[in-house]
Amino acid sequence: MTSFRFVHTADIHLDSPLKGLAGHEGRAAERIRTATREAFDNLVGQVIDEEASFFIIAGDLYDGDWRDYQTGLFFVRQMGRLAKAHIPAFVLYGNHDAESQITRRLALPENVKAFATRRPETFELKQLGVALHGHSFRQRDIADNLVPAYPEPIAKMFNIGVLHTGLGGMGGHANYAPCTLDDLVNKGYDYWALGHVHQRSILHERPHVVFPGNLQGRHIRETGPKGASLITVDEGEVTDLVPLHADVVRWAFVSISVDGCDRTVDVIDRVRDAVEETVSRDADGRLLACRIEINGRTEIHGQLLASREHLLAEARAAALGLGEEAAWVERVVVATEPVLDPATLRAREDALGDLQRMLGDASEDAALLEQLNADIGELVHKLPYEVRADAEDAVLKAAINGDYAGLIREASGYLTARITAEGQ
Ligand SMILES: [Mn+2]
Repeated sequence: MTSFRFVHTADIHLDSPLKGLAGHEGRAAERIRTATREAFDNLVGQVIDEEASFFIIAGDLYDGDWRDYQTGLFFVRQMGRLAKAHIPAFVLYGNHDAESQITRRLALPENVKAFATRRPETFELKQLGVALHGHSFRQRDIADNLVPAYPEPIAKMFNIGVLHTGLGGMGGHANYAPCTLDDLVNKGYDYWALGHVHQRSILHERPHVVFPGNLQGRHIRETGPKGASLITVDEGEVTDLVPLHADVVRWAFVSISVDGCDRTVDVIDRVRDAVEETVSRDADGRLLACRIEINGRTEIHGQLLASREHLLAEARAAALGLGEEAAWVERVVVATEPVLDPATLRAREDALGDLQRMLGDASEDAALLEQLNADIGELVHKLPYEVRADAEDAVLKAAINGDYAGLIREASGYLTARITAEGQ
């Protein structure tokens, strides 16, 4: 009776540029730069070691058009390793690597089959009794449900549907080729190899509906272990489904309370301890890329806000202290609060109290808000898209969102912190 294993991956985004690395040198930066290739190289090694019978890529193998032929050559070289091990691969193109997005092409090795873009296509592995159905994206914004046009399941075979889909707009991903879970479950297939949603999830069992998640986290919104799925099928039933972790850089969000710290050196000590602890707990021998958020109430809130560049350098120094490829600090966010809260300050009968009352009134002054909208709104529109999309700074975020009352509140917090810090 047939028993076989296969590997399902998606969203490799090969050679995608990683943000926030400009100007960074050293082995950690180099590791992050090459992470999508290294992870794919790892995965292909695991496919061979696990003696998988075949390999599925469910879309977004490429991040977009290749910068040059090196991206395609890298992929062909990896598929050559599978060919040597007699493992066929099935590639479906998604929104990022839709036919219209890629202008350069290379002939694929014989063991690699790509699903057609004009209509759904079926590949059969007769010896295993497996049929794979898939429909690649012709252009990036597929708005139709592709599932109804997928072929009927082939009797007495293990039917796999390969599909790149936003399903119903899961996890904030663009809802390309939308469909419902019911559409998939009721199709009569045994396994749906999905791609597009970067968060790993098993949405249904028997039939299995699976997003393996992306292969390598690329920014702070993609934290934790990343990889593919290894599926075991016995007598036409999925009997096992395990993650294969292939990532070489692991992203982590490190939240550090500096409650009660009243010296910068104490804050830096806490940062060092937290980075060390996160590396030993979460990195699993990989490079840990982390964003640090410092929070809590502290006397030195104003000082911390004013010394963000120094804090980032100290955090990076602490990371380097663990070894050159142990950790890399992407950013330090200062989200602390002053010990003196606005309400207490407002009640004071001195100049500081006056300032608080004035700022408090300002956030409710309709004419002022209108004026700010006219002046700042116009400036914000001129900001490049990336700056608007990646804004982390609370004041800038408020400005971008047109939340001028929030902007005044944020700015007053900052001003008050600076003034009270100077007075100490
Ligand atoms: Mn996608």
